[in-house]
Amino acid sequence: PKTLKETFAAKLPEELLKVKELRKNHGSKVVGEITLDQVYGGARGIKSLVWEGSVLDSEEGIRYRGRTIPECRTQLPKAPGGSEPLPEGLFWLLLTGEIPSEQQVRMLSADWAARSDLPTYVVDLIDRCPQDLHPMAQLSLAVTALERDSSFAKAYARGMNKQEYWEYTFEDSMNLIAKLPSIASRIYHNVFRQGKTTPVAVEKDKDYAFNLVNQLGFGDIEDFTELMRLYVTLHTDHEGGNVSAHATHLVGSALSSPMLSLAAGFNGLSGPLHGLANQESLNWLQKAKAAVGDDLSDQAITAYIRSTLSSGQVLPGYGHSILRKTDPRYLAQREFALRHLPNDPLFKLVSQLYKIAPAVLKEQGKVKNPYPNIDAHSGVLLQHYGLKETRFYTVLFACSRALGVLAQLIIDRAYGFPIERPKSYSTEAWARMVKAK
Ligand code: FCX
Repeated sequence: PKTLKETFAAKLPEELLKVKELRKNHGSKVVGEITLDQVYGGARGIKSLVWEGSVLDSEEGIRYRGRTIPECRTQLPKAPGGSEPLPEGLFWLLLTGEIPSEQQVRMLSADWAARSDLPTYVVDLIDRCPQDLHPMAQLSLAVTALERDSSFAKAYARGMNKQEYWEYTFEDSMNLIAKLPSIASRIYHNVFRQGKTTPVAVEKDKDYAFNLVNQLGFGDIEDFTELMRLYVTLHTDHEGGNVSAHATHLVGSALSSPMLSLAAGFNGLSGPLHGLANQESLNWLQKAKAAVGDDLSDQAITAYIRSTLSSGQVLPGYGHSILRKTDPRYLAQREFALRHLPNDPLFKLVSQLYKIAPAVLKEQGKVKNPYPNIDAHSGVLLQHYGLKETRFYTVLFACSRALGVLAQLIIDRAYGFPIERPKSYSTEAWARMVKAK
């Protein structure tokens, strides 16, 4: 069977032709209008990006290459004996638009495992980080440092042909993804096991999520590996305008290497309004539990949510810039919890919150989406299997998000996208412009 790179390369001419024809026939058509409020409002709703892997609908949520999350869960290949999709299959789908065969997915798992070794200088760098440096900052440092081995940067310095950009981006991206579980678990052992333990070696015949869980030290919990396959699959991609995706794409457009581009995306993922919301959400749940104890009554939960909101804080894990319904990524995790941990006390709190929080958020009259997103649920699953350290949670998000943003980065370079450069004005200049209208 064809490898991933061969599959992508074989489809590329046809994809490039589609874009060329589309632009030739429709390039001057108007696709939207922009109001001044959108300009000052975080560019919300401004249509200005191309993102092939996924499109987000405000009502039904994400579709990966046209497929819903339930469809992906059934259609993507599984591990032997497993029932959740392998993230390898989703990476293949995001990049090529095709569902790979089981054999192709096994080839990709083996390829990543073969590329997983960390250079000594990266291990040393991680080991030298102070334990109170946030794990996301450590991850970003390690990924940035891999720049030293970027084949893209080296080829560019030698003077590569533009046609070759995507191939080096592909190689760097594969190396990056392959090394993330080893980097993440090194950070985990250093920070949360005080460096007294080190990650076990990658098992070369096993899949990405298995190795991630195994290297963290939870390999003997079978359900945890299944959870991680689902977890990584759900966190990979959420179209192009979210901070981590957009940052990776933007920095990549300057032809910074995949290493530097991914580190930029990770730095964006580290913000509490974005990826760090999974850490914040679990911390919030624990504070709520401490405050209400065993009283999960509607009244007690409502009062606790109100106290958070009235102190000027957001309810982490709720709301979204685009979604207007419950995130199907939340629902997939809820379904997993109902199947594997229905009696977990923290899951009961999460469920009660799901029932109560939307109405309480609506009372404020300003939240556009009062429903939960992915981050409201992921932490409780990790807690259940013993991964209790909330400061680590966004690192797991990052090990997943890398797959989506790097698939698009390869496409960006294959399509020959130019450097990104939107136009800005000062308030004075905007004022002149709108007053003249
Ligand atoms: N709790 C309290 N207030 C909220 C809220 C929440 N969960 N969500 C939105 N609001 C508030 C906003 O802060 C804003 O208030 P302001 O006018 O006083 O500034 C108002 O409601 C309107 O915001 P809205 O248009 O609904 O939302 P935005 O597109 O501006 O922001 C995020 C979207 C996701 C940033 C926002 O809902 C939020 O802060 N949620 C909590 C953090 C979170 O869960 N982030 C993760 C999102 C995502 F899934 C991911 O990236 O991982």
